[in-house]
Amino acid sequence: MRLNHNTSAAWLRFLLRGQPTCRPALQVRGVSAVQPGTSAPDEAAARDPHAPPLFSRSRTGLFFQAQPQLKNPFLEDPLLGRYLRRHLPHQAVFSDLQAFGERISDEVDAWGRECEVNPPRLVPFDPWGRRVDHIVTSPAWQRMKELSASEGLVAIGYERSCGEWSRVHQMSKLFLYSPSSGLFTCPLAMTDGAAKVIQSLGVPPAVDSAYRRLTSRDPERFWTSGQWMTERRGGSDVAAGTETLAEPQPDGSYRLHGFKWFTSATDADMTLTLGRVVGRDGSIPPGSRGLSLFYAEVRRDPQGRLEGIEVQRLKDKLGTRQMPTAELLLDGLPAHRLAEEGRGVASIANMLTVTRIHNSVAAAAAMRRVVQLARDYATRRSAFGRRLQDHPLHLQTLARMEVEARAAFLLVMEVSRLLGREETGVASPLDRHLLRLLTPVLKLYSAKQAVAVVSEGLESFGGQGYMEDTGLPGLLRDAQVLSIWEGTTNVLSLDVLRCVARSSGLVLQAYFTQTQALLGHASRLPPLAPAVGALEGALSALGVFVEEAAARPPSYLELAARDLAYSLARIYMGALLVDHASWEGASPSDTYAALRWCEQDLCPVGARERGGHYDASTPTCDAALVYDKMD
Ligand code: UCC
Repeated sequence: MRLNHNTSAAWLRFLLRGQPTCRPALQVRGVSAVQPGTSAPDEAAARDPHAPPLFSRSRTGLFFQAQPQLKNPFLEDPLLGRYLRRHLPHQAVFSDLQAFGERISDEVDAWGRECEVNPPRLVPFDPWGRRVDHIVTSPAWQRMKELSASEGLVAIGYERSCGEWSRVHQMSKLFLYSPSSGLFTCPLAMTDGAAKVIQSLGVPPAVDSAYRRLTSRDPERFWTSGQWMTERRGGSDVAAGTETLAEPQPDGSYRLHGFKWFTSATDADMTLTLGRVVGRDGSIPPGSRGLSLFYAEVRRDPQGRLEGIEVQRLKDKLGTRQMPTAELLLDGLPAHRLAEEGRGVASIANMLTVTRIHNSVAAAAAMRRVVQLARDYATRRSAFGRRLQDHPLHLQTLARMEVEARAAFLLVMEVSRLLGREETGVASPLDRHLLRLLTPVLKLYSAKQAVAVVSEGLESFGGQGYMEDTGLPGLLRDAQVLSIWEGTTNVLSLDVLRCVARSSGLVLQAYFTQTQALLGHASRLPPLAPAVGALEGALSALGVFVEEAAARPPSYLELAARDLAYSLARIYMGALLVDHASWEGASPSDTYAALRWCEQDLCPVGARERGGHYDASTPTCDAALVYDKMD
């Protein structure tokens, strides 16, 4: 680009504005200037002018950057407060969240850090050579278990003292807890999922006691559950990947033989897992319909000894290091079949719904936490003569992160609301269709947002965001798993297609009806008009895509699946932001967030289609691009 005279002059004026002339003069003897707004130690002001040179005395100089402070995460989240005031205005819920938020900032966050620096380890043998396979976890990890029970982090969803809003209460609490939990939210997700599966099967007598433990508030009784689905062939294509065999026993129980490749939070008390029941003639049922659901207790006594399990090794992971993930050889693990033979995938799908919602809570919470810390830091850190919060460009970056965090939060709460309605028997068919469709949409989109926002958030701390002992890099490492476990982005995009097909399009009908309903009230409010207009335009582009898609071949839909899922997410999140902003208790920032969100491409599936990204020739061109060869 060539600059004309006026443009160059404007650039020059801009560049000169922030130059060192604005800064205070350098202080004595090579100590860099104390920036306004930063906390200079008092001793700097009281310094004796005849004292020896500063660096030779203190070696490190006198300036120390004030660190970001974690305050009560509930009180620091006005959107959460407003959301609850609108939908769940119970004083008991506010008091519970406020007190829990206090606990998180005062003590729990430090335990979470301890879990990270003191990760689990495997002790395979005792001193005399006996195989013991002890997974040793930190005291902080054990405290997290007690806390989870006493705070009712699973129980709230089953006690249902807030009726259909109980899941919103529970997920709000987990939302506050997640980034400080040392990843204990992972076993809680699986525990909640297992309780949900057992409940949906009518709490069979064999697991009645386990169910009570999973949903208990008593730390002495509380159990966590695993969810062992992934074998060496992989965890996405469960039907093709599951080799575990279940041998029927004379008493009606089973013994499991197989190899589980990733078992998260392996210190759990029980697990749900899949296997193939061996027939009397030794036959092994193939495919998805050959899989059955099993319940197994992991430890056979209070000493934590294993029966029929060998821990091969703990996984060496990019993140989630706080939590033991293991490879397990199942060598005759005693188990009970929970559901009808061959209904394994369908039965465990309830667990997947719950764990995918938990995954999304973790994603939204990671974004919220990094924004809270970054905005606090922006009040403490100065550069180029001003605090970071006074740099418009920095503030703009934080505002963009904030918009993402808000959109994810509202969709998490929406799906939690729908789950609560389904569980309390008040869900309409529309609610049920929405729950089925929005669960994978929420999970896949919020996970991607979390990685991007947390990465951006780290940048706002400069080099400190990259330093392990600040605790900040762990946020990014832990966010990275969110798009992988519980179904990758593409697997979940295909799940969206699958539920559209299985419902003969009813889930999409519900989507259009509900999105239009959310926009209904807002369309009469002038400040929201640009956002409503953009959403209506996107919705109509989506409608055109859906109509035309019916006549397209499956290969076309498969290529469009990810863009379709992103479109569904962006439009619905936009509608939730607009709806929230149209409530009489909303703040101007709610309107601003809705407007900002709707400035993006809300319907990528419409635009990409015009660009021919899903044609029959696309895979060939994609392959030529990806496998480009040296001439
Ligand atoms: O990653 C893992 C680590 C655990 C850590 C937990 C952390 C939790 C979060 C923490 C927060 C901090 S465990 C493994 C992850 N693997 C997956 O998530 C699996 C991904 N793959 C899929 O989701 C696939 O779509 C499969 C496995 C479900 C596809 O299998 P099939 O056999 O091809 O499935 P079908 O034939 O489509 O469906 C079989 C039945 C059908 O019911 P019926 O037979 O009644 O028609 C489906 O409707 O299952 C039903 N079904 C579902 N129902 C399938 N998917 C769903 C669903 N999502 N919701 C409801």
